Order: sequence, then C-alpha cells, then structure tokens
Amino acid sequence: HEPKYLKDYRPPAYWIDTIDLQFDLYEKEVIVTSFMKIQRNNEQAGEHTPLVLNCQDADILHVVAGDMVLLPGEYERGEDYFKLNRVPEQFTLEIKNRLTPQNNTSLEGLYKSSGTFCTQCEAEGFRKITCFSDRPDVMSRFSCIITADENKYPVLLSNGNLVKKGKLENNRHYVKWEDPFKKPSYLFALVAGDLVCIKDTFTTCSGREIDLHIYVEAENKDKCGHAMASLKQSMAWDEQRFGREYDLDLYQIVAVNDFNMGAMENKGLNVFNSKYVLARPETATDQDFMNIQGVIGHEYFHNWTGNRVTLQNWFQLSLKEGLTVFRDQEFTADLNSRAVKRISDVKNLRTLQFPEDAGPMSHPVRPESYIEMNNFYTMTVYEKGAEVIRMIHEILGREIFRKGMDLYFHRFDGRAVTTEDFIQTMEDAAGVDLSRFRLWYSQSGTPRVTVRRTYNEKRRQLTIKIAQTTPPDHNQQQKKALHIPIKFGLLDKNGKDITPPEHHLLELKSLEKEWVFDDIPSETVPSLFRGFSAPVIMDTDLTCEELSFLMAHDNDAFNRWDAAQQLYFREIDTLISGLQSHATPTVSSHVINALEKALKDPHMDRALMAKTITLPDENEIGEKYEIIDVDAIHSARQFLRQSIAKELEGLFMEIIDSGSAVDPKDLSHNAMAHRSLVNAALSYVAALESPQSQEIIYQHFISSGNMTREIFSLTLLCDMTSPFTGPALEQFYEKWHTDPLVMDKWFSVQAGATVPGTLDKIKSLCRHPDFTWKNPNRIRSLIGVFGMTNPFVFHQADGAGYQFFADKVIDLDKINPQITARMVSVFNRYKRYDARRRELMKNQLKRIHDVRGLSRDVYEIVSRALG
Ligand code: B3K
Ligand code: ZN
Repeated sequence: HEPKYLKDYRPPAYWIDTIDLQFDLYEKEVIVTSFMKIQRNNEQAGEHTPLVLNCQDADILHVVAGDMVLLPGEYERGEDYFKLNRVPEQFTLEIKNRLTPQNNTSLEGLYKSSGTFCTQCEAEGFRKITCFSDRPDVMSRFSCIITADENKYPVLLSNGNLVKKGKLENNRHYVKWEDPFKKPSYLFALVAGDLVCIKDTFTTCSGREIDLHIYVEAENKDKCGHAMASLKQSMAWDEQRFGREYDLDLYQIVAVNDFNMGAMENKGLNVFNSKYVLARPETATDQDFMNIQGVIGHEYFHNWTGNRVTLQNWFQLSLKEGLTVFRDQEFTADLNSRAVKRISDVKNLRTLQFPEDAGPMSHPVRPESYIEMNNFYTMTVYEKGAEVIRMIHEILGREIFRKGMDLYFHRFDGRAVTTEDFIQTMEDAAGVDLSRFRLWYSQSGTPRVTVRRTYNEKRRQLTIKIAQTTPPDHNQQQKKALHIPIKFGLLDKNGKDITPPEHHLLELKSLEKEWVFDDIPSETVPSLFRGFSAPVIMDTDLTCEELSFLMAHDNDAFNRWDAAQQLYFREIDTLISGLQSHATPTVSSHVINALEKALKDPHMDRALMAKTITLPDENEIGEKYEIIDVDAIHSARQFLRQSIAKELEGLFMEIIDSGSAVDPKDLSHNAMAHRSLVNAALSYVAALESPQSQEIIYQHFISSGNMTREIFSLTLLCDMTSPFTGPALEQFYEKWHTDPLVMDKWFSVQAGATVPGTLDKIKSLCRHPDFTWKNPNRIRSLIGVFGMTNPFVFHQADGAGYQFFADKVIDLDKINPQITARMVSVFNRYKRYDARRRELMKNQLKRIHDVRGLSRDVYEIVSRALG
C-alpha cells in the first residue's frame, strides 16, 4: 500500500490517441476487446522507455502489437500493470480480456445492478475493465461496440452518438457508439439493460435541439418528471450565468440502484444513484427534490468544468469538484432561496468538513499524497474547495469572476490542467495578485479568526482588530497567514446599515490587522463574515444582547440565522456546565424572547424561520469542544428543546394547524417552506412527550399526504417511547416495502433514534430480509446513520456501539471497500472523547488494522487514524 505523491508527477511517456472498444456481454462473462493507437511522447520518453498500462483483475486472453501476436512471455503482467519493454514510436495494440461483472461487488469498473450492466470508472476503475493508461492527462477518442442478448438487454448505451445498430445471430444485437470529444478514461461509461426511456428535448441558445433521455426501470417511469425538469433548468442556467452551451446532440441519464456515490458525470451518459433521479411527492421528501435538482445540476455542469477542461492528475481533483460544487450551489441559490441554501451548505461544512480538517484525514484542498484516490473525494476537496472558489468570487466580484471563467474555458478547452492554471487565469483576467490566496490550496486546517472591538466615545471612533491563526497539524507544523475576505457591515442601534461604502469587504492578508472607523455612533453593532464569506471559525466579543439584535435586524439573512445559532450554542454551553456540576438547569429568557420574536415576525420567510428555530444538532455542538461529552450534550440539547416547547407551545400549535391549508402535493417554494416550518414546530411539540403531543404526531403521520410529512412524523415517533411507534413503523412498512428508496428511510429513522434499545434494534435490522450488504444506500441508511448521525447511541459508554460497528466494517470490507472506508472514518475523531471511550475506539481501530487482506481503502483511513 504505497502512497503516490504530487511531487512525483510526470507527463505520460505514451499517448493513446484512439481506443476502439468492443464488449460482448454474456451472463457468465464479458469479453472486452480494445484496439488502441499509441504514440510515444517524445518530450518524456525515448526508444528504451517501456510502455506500462494499468491493469487490474482483467484476465488477459490475447495480445496483438502491430501485426504480431504476443505470447504471455512476450509481455509482462504484474498484479496491477501490463508492460511491453520495447515498442516503436507509433503502433497499434489490441488486447482481449475477460471479466465477470456479476461477481463484482465493489461497484467499481464493470458491474451489475439489479440485472443492468453498468460502469463506474472514476477515479481509477477503468483499469478494472481493460489495460489502459488510466490517468486523466491521457485523453483519447473512444468508440464502443456492445453486443448482447436483445431480450435481456434491449438498451445498450455508451458515450457520445449512436452511429450503428443491428441484429446478430442467437437473439443478439449490437450497437456502436462514438464520442467525438477526446476524454480521459475515467469518463468512459457503458450501460446495458432492460430499461424504459423518458424523452424530452432542449433548445440551446444557438438554436440546436438536444435530445434528453432518462433511463429507469419500468416501474419508475412516473418518477422522472422532476429530474427532467431539473436537467432543462441546468442547461438554461449554465447558458445564462456562464455562457456555456451543451456540445453533443444527446444527453443521457441512467438511474441505477447500486451506486457508491451520488452520480457520475461520464461524457453524454451520466450514471446516477436512483436516489438522485426518482421522485414523486408520495415517495420523496422536499429535501429529496432539492437534492435531485442539485445533483442533476452538478453532473451537468461538469460537462464544462471537468470534462471539456479536465484534470492533469488526481491531486487536482478540486479543480473540477470545488468549482462544480460552487456552480451547483449558485444554481440552487439562483432558482430557490439563496439564504436557505447558504445556511444548509454552511451547516454541512461546519458539521462535516471542519472535523475532517481537524482530524487524521486532514489534507489541503489540493492533497499532496494518497494511497487510495477514492478516499480523497472528501468534504475538503468538494465543500472547502467550493468555499475557496466562492472567496475568489467575493474578492473579484461577480462580473470579473465571469470574465475569469470565460478566459479559463478559452485557454484550456480540451486540455488537462491544474488548480494553479485556474488561479493564474483569475489573476490575469482580474489584474489582481492572488499569491497569498493560493495558500488555501496547499495549507490544511480551519483558520480561527478573532475579532475584538474598542470604541472611543469622545472621538466617536470604532476600532476593529482581526487576527487569524491556524493550528498546526501533520501537514504543516507552521501555518502561514491566509488571504481572508470578510464581508462586513455596521448597524446603528435602530438597525440601519451605516457601513462605509469602501468597507463592505475587509481583506485580511496578515496575521492581524486593525480597521479604524470614524464618526460611528455608540451602540453600533458589526456584522462579520456576511453570507459566511470565508470558511473559518470566528470568535467575536459580541454580547448576547448584540446577537439577539443581529438576529432581528441584520440585513444579511445568513447572519441573522447565524446569530441565532450562536445564541443557542452559548445557552447549551451554560446548560452543559450546569449539568456537569449537577446544578438545576434553567433556560435564559433572552433565548425564549428572541425565538418568540422570530416566530411572530410577519415578514420572515417560513423556510428561514424554520432554520432559525432549529437547534444545532449534537454533532455540531460537539464540534465546539475539545473533549466531547456526548451525554451532557444530548441532555442539554433535550432540556433546551423541551423548555422552548413548554414556553412557546401555543405558537407552535398555531403553526401546525396552519399546515393543513397547504396542498401536500404542491412543490412551490412557499409550500415547501411552510412544510419545513410545520416540521420544525412539530419537533418542539414532540419534545413535550405528553400523550396529547404523541397523538398530534401520530395524526400528522396518518394524514400526511406526502413523504415530507410522513417520514418526519415517523422520525419523531421513533425518537419517543410511545404506543404509536410500533404500529406506525408497521403501517409504513406495509405501505412501502416494495419501494427501495422509501425503505431506506424506514431503516434510517430507526437507526437515528436515541431511545433505549436502539442498538439492539439496529442489530436485528441487520438481519431483516430487506437489509442487504450489497446496496450502498441501504448500508448508509442503517449503518451510516447509526455511526455518523447518532452520537448518543454510537458512543454509548460500554463500547457496544463501537464493537458492533467494527464487526460490520470488517465484514463489509470484503464486499465493498469504498463504502467501508467511508464508514470506518467515524472512528477518526476518537481522540476527541474521554479517556475510556478513546481507549475503546482505539482498540477497535487496532482490531480492524490487524485484519489480514484489508483493502487499501480501509487500510489508509485506519492507519492514518492510528498514526
Ligand atoms: N465525480 C463523481 C465522483 C466519483 C467518485 C469516485 N469514487 C461524482 C461527482 O462529483 O460529480
Ligand atoms: Zn462532481
């Protein structure tokens, strides 16, 4: 398990200009024939440079170089490579090999999902299909012939355009696809199955008509409308916002049930986890609808940021992922509520990326080494990467940023480039110096930013001192000062924005800096990092009164929400200290008052109101502490929730009653916003734990009319000890047991419960006939939800949660290493718990580490955690 390093990158010794593939698909085997035109890269190689191709698991049957058949002794076959010691400057190479996709449970390379053949090649999966120079800087023109039984596999798809099709003997048929665009092998795709096709078209800005095809299993035909609408919205948005037009005449999306990630942007043939395609209001929540729109957008936007301009090597992954996440976030923000989108993204970043960046897997946005590339599809590369792009956008402004993007596409279309090329282009387009800014790509860790004020009453002068520090870690012992954009505002005591125009953006480029503001009235309150303008942890000297004031008056919606969050954190912190010293807890009146004011605000958007009244979750709270006290956090949060519920019950009941006026099938912003507020109110009412409140939740469950209401009330029922819980779970099961995506939710709500007996329940669910270790969605909904979002049960003091989890990790690694590596990451933060738990987790890590034949994926995570 040797690491690969960025510093060792060299351009390839050979180019592969074209590759013509043929796949003969059978039930017991697949025969792959590959015909390549190879050309030496004279800048890198000479006549003595061997040709080395990546090759894994492929059983080689036949090799022809030029017109010479090569015998096994005439080529070298290693565990993961194929080598020819002497080759001419230009030649053709034909390799035939055999695969058994029906046995491939890793879901990488060519595999079968519910009877459909499909591929997943990113990052390094193409080498499991055939021998190739499987690296993103080798770009080739691909063609692909597929032959298969016509009854079993009527649909045969690959990238690009269909150029030929016809019948063969024995009920077989064939197709030939050609992709006119050169691409790296990770963007290759093949699909063969018995699927139905939903068709639509999109007319581009230049008047070309594009065929849009979504392929799904027949029973899901009525669940594709939203995905199709989202695709058309994405195509229109990329034209309007970035001037990017689609390039092929056909865009295909296939939904498969077994998929390691969300989706894959293969050129002209996206393969999607069915979770991000299929939706009807009866089966999918409002959040699912939003996620589908976001992921469809994300994969579509990759066509320019990723496919047309691709990566020189995998260390540059954020070049396409950070940028494409930024683009999909902007898409969602432009089409829905910008503030609501920003709030969920930041919550996500704080709960998942900040801990990653403070733990053993911490790495810069552009990592410097990896053992298994799949482990680096991380929150840091994706979400922090998107924050880095967002900061450039903030510093340059929208128009100049667009100018930079245009120049980027102009310079690099059809090429494999680096994050440095991107930054350089932005500098050139904007005429700015981003030399210090570049550190965001190479330095890991979350900066802490401290803000301190002094006010000189006599001179009416406000001084704001801002300082930054990033804690040292295994990547760098000494951290440098970053270039941090701080979107800034000043509010006078009436809430009027009195920010001097030149100070809407403060740029901190050194370890500390002072800003002096003249002629400022007393009681002015600063609003900092508006819209979360930089991914930092902020520490201010704002008082609780000032936070309540910002919560009510800040003209930046994100900061209004963030002020509320800070108030909750402070309150929970006080409650935790109280609990730890066995004092009788009480909740401060300013929290209740601030909440009441928000709930009575007639102007506030309901979705924002819902976000504002929602308490931070237990993981988010834990993140604030050096040593995480899971029990105290759980009790303090519960106590706060209950106290708020008791004080404001009347208001919550009004909200819940108002919900009956909303059509459960209405997917407009207002309807979704209203439902999210009703759910937030229901959650408080559930905290009352009275027979009446249980009755209210159960009534809500049986009269729900859509999945948003149905699953949320079921979640609340599962999290309480109530006579309604068992019957509700059974009714839900009876109603939905034939729909796998809905069944995932049924497993999740049980895995996320904090009631006594949850762990035993999870253990028995593992033996449930509907549970399977072969489906990543199912594993994530049971094991993933338990390990990642249920800290109270996972960290139960006797270590039984750890033991169970580690057992499952060890078994699952033999089936699907990629998913297992994600799961085992829950142990990464073991040092953040008390001595007893730390020891218990460490023992499990050691146990996993010592398993013979551990995958590279899991080995890398576990050895880093122990390291
Ligand atoms: N690029 C893919 C992720 C591939 C995952 C490889 N293990 C999805 C995306 O980011 O769009
Ligand atoms: Zn992506």
